[in-house]
Amino acid sequence: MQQNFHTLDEILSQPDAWEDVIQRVEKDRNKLNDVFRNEEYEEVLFLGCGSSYYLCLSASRVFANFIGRKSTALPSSELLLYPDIYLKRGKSYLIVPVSRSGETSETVNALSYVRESYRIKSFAISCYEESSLLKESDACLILPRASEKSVVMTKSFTSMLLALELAIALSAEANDYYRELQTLPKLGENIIKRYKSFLEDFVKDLGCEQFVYLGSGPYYGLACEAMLKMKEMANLPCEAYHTLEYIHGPKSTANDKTLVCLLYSADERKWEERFLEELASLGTRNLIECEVSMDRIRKLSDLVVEIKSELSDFARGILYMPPLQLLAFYKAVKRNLNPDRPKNLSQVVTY
Ligand code: F1P
Repeated sequence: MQQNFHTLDEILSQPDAWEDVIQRVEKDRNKLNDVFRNEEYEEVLFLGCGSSYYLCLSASRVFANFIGRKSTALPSSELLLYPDIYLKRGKSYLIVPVSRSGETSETVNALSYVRESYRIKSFAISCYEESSLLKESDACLILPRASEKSVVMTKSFTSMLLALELAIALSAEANDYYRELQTLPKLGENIIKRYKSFLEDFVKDLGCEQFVYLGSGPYYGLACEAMLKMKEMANLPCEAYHTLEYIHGPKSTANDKTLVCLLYSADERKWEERFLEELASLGTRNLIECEVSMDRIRKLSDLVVEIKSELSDFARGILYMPPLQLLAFYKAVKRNLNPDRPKNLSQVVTY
């Protein structure tokens, strides 16, 4: 069995990629300063497909929190197929298409169409300068160091999300938040060092065959992305929900072969113990990611990933991704699958 995988190298090299993002944003600081601050836009629409859509879900919550104006995250196909639902003639919009390749057909065609028919400006984020998307965009940020050889997005996901969070912090003049984000590379190195072998061992004894990922606010998009990693690499049934939505029906399929992964924010702490007791009654296995844990939570969990960042909820989110990417990677290898060549998938979806 092949032992060195592009996907693992890309997961482990995320802190370096994040450092590159921070340098690039610093260099483009003046251009980025005004991207979201411009009062002429009444609404900002974040667009993407697959992982890039999930990234938009998280980024749009960060935007709403710090900029305070209406922001929506959409799968690109929604805007392509139903522009009149989301855009009103006469209103002005900033469209933020996110695409690792810059070639995904729905994203490129959606932007091209709405540019002709509505009052919009666009600010694109991609890993490739020479791409169709950037030819359609008014402004852009390119992150070549975030591109991957792998099909599945890992480093590109967290790097493009970090770039948007930094741009939002600049536009909102949220200086403390901006400084918090600049500490992520060192914190990311520490988390990967603390949990890499832990997760490899955890998966060895993990008999689970279905996975649930739960998160709220800016963490819901991260939960969706962690779900997609397990689905793409390990080919197993996976679901993602807003945390408390899980108890409104979806929990009906829970059993002792279910691993529930909770991406906890500090805001959810008041719900934590009651929710975990509910999970215990369902018999699921539980993996908790949180800033720091307490004994009563540990005893209700199979694995607790303590981030120990001392960062705010909105700054800490990206740090939750490497452990969950590693969980999916090691589960795929345990199932004798090749994470670098996921079944049925290609690196770019065009038609
Ligand atoms: C994103 C995407 C991923 C998918 C796979 C293929 O495309 O569709 O969502 O998981 O990695 O690429 P892009 O628009 O970001 O290039």
